[in-house]
Amino acid sequence: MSQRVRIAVQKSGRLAERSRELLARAGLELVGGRDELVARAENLPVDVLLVRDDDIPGLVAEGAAELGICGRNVLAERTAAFTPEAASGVVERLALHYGRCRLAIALPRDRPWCGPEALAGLRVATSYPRLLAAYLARHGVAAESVAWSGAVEIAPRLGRAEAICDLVATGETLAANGLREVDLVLESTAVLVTASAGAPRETAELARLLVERIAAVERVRESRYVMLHAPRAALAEIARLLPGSESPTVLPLLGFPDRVAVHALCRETVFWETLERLRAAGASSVLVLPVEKMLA
Ligand code: PRT
Ligand code: ZN
Repeated sequence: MSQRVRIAVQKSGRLAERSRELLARAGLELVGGRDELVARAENLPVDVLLVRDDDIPGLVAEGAAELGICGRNVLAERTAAFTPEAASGVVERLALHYGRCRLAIALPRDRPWCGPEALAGLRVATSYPRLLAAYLARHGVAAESVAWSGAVEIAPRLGRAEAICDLVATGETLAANGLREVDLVLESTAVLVTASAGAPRETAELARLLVERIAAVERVRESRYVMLHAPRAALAEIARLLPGSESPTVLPLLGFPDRVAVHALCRETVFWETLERLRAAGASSVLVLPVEKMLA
């Protein structure tokens, strides 16, 4: 029996659903999972391991999974705890479009901030002790790190810390707890991780193909196929306005020698403003279509 490729993703939590969706868009027809530890792809020799996000870097570093999806924050914190050898065994291959957040320093609203040195001598509550330690060392500041798991934002109110180092997305949780964000420790998104040494021979080819497919799914997300009619004389201007497109296709229009049809693959977001500018430049019949798949 040929070896199956294993992809470790979060079982439940903020990244779970989108990770599963991404794998489905990359062509995996998954069955099972939900209450199990493994979901199997029906159409490819691939197993999706459903685990805690914190375990994902380790599973990939140990070779228990060829690929994984977790937050960059988790990858960085976990690998900082590994031996240098194990840490070098897992690498970020691709930043994904979801799970965006940042690890940040926050203080009670009335506490002054003049830079990282404001933390000197304070207690900082965090579930990211290694990333916090690296931040403090980077700035040459001596502060006490207070280990905290879950709901870090309540530590100052409980009198257990004067500052926190925690994940922030919208900032609402901080605001609701009378805290303000003062410094960035790490920008994060969900990331696709792989073993740095590459997968064993039997699984290497499929693992490589999956990375390529996931990258293609991510690339195509913002892409749109734009079709419009334009005065031949305005072609240069129209081409310039089409975001992220290379040499559009120009086609003749029957019965209109001065106008042409322009088709272009735009690799960046096509905003309404862009369409309005195109129209101002003489374009008409502007159509914007989603792109289902793209193999460059
Ligand atoms: O059970 P398991 O260990 O797998 O899950 P978990 O509880 O450790 O992780 P989970 O599901 O909460 O988050 C998974 C990943 O999502 C994180 O590691 C981040 O990479 C990413 N992510 C994105 C976030 C947020 N946004 C986020 N807002 N993780 C946590 N938060 C929390 C934050 O800790 C704070 O409590 O949301 C609150 C802040 O949100 P705002 O919007 O109020 O700022
Ligand atoms: Zn976790």
